[in-house]
Amino acid sequence: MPTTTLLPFTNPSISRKSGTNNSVLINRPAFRLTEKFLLLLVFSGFITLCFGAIFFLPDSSKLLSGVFFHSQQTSMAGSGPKLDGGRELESDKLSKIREDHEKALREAKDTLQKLPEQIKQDIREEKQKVVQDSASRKEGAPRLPNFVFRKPVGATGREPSDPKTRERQAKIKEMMKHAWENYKRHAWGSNELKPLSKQQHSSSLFGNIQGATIVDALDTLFIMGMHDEFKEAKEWVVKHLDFNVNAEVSVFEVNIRFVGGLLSAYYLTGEEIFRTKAVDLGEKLLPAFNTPTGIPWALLNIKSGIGRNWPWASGGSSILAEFGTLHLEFMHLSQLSGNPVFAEKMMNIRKVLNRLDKPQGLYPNYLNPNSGQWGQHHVSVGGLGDSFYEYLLKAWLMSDKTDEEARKMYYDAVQAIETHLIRKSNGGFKYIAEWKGGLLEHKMGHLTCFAGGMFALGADSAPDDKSGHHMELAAEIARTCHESYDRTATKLGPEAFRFDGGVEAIATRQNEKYYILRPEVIETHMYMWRLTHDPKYREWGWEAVQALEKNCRVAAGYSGIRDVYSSQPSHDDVQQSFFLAETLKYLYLMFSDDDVLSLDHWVFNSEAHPLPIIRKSDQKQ
Ligand code: DMJ
Repeated sequence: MPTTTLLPFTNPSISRKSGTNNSVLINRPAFRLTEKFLLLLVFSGFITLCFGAIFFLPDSSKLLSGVFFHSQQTSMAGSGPKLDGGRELESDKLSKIREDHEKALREAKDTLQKLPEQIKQDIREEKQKVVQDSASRKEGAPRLPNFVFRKPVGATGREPSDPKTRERQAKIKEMMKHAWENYKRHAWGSNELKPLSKQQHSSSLFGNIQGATIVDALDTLFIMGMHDEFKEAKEWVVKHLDFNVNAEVSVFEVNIRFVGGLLSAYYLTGEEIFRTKAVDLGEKLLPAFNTPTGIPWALLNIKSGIGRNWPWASGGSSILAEFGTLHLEFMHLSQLSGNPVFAEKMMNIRKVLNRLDKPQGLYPNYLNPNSGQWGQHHVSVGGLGDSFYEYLLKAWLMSDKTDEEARKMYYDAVQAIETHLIRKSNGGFKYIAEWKGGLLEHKMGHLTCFAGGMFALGADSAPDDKSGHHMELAAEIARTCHESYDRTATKLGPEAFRFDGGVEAIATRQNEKYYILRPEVIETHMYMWRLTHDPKYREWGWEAVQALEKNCRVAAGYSGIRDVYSSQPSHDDVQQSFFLAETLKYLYLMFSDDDVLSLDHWVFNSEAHPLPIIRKSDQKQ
């Protein structure tokens, strides 16, 4: 029977069977002769098993012959002697069954003998493959297809020819060295560094998985040409990176940092260890999807496979930005492992989302994985919502613009965001507010600032001649976010800033004044530079470099600060792993030529790990 599967790109193992072109629809043809015969074999194996059960399982013969029922009835009635009659009946039936069974076996053997040579050969090969597959699984190796590693396009580049840019790029590399060396000296193997205490910093997000900074930094070390450091990081991965731990982890964080970091390291280098580790970890995350709807839990014990949601999340809901930020990595896991299960989980999330009504076309931040219904109607392009939108756009781009469903979802969502969330302040700054059940909170998070880069990246494919409009929107958001930096004493931006009570782009609450080395504003400047070449974006990036050096650099690394409005801010004593993965990488790319990790060939995951666009020609394989 023909089946139709909807996928954003075709996995090699699927498309080989489908024989389709680059279309997103895969039509499976009718069964081939070999497949038919295999089905016949399976079926006859099943019959054999049933007969085997009759002969060898203690009481199964009674079940089939009806004697069990009969003898129970009689013994319940208290008349024992009738049992003998039952045994006679049993023995007659058994010899008849045995005879039929032997006949069926003889016939199957005959059919086998008469098969054409080609089919016999196919069956032998099929058998051989099954044996090999199970042998490799026994050795703990993931199921890998004949994936051909392609040399990455523009993973590293020449030094920029312009001396000023070259100098700035070198400075950023020096910052990476400072961050890396100190992590190595004081916190090697742990997740993060406490640069003031000179100790390790552990975060509950990764349970007791170790080495977040190492895995997050791999690709940055590689593209910066820090070969010795990359080598020592790789050696640590080979010897110590261990996912066989009893750990409750954040599925989202582990995915974007560990799976994403390992995938990028694989695509940049072709080193098998990174692919094996990424697939191994991906498989460990799969039990998170064991919910009635397939919307994954936020937290998962990767040993027991038991999942749950954050206790604070609206009535046991999963979070949009968490379950919506798995798609890019999981598509690549299917591509690299030959196992479609990862892609299937993603397409199921899409299905659930597309079945739901969206209030005003907006996606609430909370979705209950048991009922499949929205939780609280809070909408945000910042925390809890942000990277869901990012991944819709990037799913479209990463599929070489074949994933039409993602394209539509992204541009429809942006339309609703523009109508209901984007406002202009009296001073002329466009900002993206938060939506609480229809009421606007005129606050924009630092996290929300990534959206400038997203709008710019999506401008090119915007429908209805709206490319220019998306680009303008991107530029306005970049300007607003830069303003949030410019209005502080440190020239670094707060965690959230407001547009109410007479203020514009300023944090008014003490608990929103901190800066934890986040990348989003710099990320937007990087995209704006690459896509417009307006020099002001490089200047804004450079201002951020100077501000980081002045306020966040300490003797043993880089630290977040508690109040961006204080000229002598105190430090929070954490060097976040995303500082090495994202902040420094985006700065480096801003001061590199455009062909270093070109946007024509790569998409960055939410942790700035580059993943190659899967070309239509590879989707067809
Ligand atoms: C990063 O871990 C990722 O960018 C994530 O998507 C959101 N926040 C942090 C950095 O701010």
